[in-house]
Amino acid sequence: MYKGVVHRYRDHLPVDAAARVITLLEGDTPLIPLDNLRRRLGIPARWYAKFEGLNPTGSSKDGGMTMAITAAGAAGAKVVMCASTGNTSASAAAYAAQAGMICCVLIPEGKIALGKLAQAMMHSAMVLQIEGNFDEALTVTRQITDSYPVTLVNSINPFRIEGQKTAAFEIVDTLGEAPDYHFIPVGNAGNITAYWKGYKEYEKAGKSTVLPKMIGWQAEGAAPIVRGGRVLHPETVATAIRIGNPASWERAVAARDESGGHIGMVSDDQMTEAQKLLASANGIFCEPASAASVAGVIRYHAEHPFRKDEVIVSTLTGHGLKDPNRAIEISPAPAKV
Ligand code: AN7
Repeated sequence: MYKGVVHRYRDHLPVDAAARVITLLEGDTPLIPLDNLRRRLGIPARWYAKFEGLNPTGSSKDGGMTMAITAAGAAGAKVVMCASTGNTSASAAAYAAQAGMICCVLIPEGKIALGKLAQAMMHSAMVLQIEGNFDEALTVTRQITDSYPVTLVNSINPFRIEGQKTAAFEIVDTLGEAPDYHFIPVGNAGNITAYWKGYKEYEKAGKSTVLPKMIGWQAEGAAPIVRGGRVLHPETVATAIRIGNPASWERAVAARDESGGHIGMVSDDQMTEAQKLLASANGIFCEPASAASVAGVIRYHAEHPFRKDEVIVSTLTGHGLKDPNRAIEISPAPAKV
């Protein structure tokens, strides 16, 4: 029986042998061929979606959270806390519930998608909202967790990165080799950091012979890495990546540069278009921020056309049901009959 990413990749993870593993059987997410989309767009390469929206709480955060909560529990933590644009709070709340811990989440008021808020509330987290953005919420969270016996479970917690790197292992194990290109949305920049760490470790372990170019995408209104400076008032419909000062900024730049990759930006319209195209052409419903890694392929292909023998993976970080309001907003209204 499948037992989750900590069990599956224990040899590559810093887990205490005596630790009680907190898992919701995250991971083992599918790598779905995007053949319809590929043909529609005239992209000759093999193109796959790593659909992380199929995790237990519907986002890629679960792969990291099983590690963070397991490590917190092993260290005797009773209370965990995070700042969040939504998905981290949903995941932290669920894993804390499984562990019997108290979870406190700090969110930007009015700026998190409905499904994510519902999750944090249902899992009985203490939900606090601030009149401010994610970056401000993270600053406050760091101050609180520095001063009180509360464990921070944002991706600056190294166990989060350790857990999320297993998604790269899964891709290599499925394909038998690393892809040529890995496309991924960039918000707080934990995930691009984690994938790059995973790919490098697996290559070193002899599981793959190549390393992918890491191609990250920010939203135009929240693109500090692309613009080369903090964005004080980030704005985008992709609320998950409405972040102006990513905590793992340097590590994202290192992933880009070491891999010979690229970090670019896509507009809200391009993400929306990609989200709709993926849903209608390929039957996959991802959330707006996740569509950045599809919009990114379309943009990249326009400037550097992919070849037939190349392999592309786009991580779809969250499920479309996270943000039903946005989906209804961008779709034609049901006909009255
Ligand atoms: C769907 O939940 O930052 O670059 O607080 O939810 O690793 O931050 C979420 C981020 C991409 C960006 N796609 O990942 C949070 C949070 C989705 C996300 C990202 C997020 P990172």
